Amino acid sequence: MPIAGAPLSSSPGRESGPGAGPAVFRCRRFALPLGGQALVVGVVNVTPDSFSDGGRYLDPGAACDRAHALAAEGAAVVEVGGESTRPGARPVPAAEELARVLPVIRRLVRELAVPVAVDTWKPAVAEAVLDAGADLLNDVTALCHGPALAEAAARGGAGLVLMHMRGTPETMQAAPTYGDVVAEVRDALAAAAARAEAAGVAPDAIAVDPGLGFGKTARHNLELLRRLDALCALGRPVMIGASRKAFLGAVLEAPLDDRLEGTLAAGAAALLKGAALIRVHEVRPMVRVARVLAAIARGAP
Ligand code: HH2
Repeated sequence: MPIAGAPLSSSPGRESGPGAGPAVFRCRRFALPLGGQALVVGVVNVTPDSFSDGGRYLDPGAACDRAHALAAEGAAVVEVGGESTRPGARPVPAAEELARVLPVIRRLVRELAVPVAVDTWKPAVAEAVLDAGADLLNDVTALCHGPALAEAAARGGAGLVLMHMRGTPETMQAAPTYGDVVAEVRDALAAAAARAEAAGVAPDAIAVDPGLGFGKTARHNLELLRRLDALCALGRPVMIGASRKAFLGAVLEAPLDDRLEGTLAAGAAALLKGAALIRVHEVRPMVRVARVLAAIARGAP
């Protein structure tokens, strides 16, 4: 079985070499090892309307069961989301988002042996889930709402994923344009990571994500994957979330429930370019792909 995350006390806590990124991704109670097998992040959306699993895990018991299943399949992180960010989605009030996620977070931080992440951009939600024990925040706006969320992460010693988005979920797919999408996303993520550090987040607690499908056409997404090494050169752990997204549907001419191979191919391509974290809805197949890639890299089973 893959190592899901070492407790903080056993972390190496060192840099892996000059110019290289950190050796671990620090997420409060955990220090996830980088540079070995990829870390697969399993997603559970506690929403009525998420594009892929909306409505399936609204009941806290069903969400926790799903989270346990993902951890048993080898997820290194389990992420809970209480607001859909699919194209066209409207924000839900913080109180509604908290009512969805808090009962799930409270249980999972006690029951799981891996970090519990929360997908939120709202500082009030971030504060509350950190109070409840969450280890990692995933901000799909990369601190576009000011430093409060990063300050909360810093106070709690939590990890922070900064994802690039052009516009908002309501507007982002209305003809997004870039000069050089890779350079613009890289520069925006570098600036966001600097803002997070200025707010007090430890350098080894920050990861970045180009935000596939968030204000990007299929061509932009494919270009970002093809040239992902340019983002990895930032020296931060890179997360990729291609799972079941529309650009895979465009390539495969396949509906939402028939995009597994596309998800795995995109994940494998990202790993070969240096990504550290792969965010998926189906954990087991992605973990198996990551295991084989890791074995090829070390030249031994
Ligand atoms: N994609 C989604 C949501 N959050 N976070 C990061 N860091 N990277 C991603 O690619 C990403 C993300 C969209 O997927 P999902 O959570 O399944 O859908 P929804 O936003 O509709 O709940």
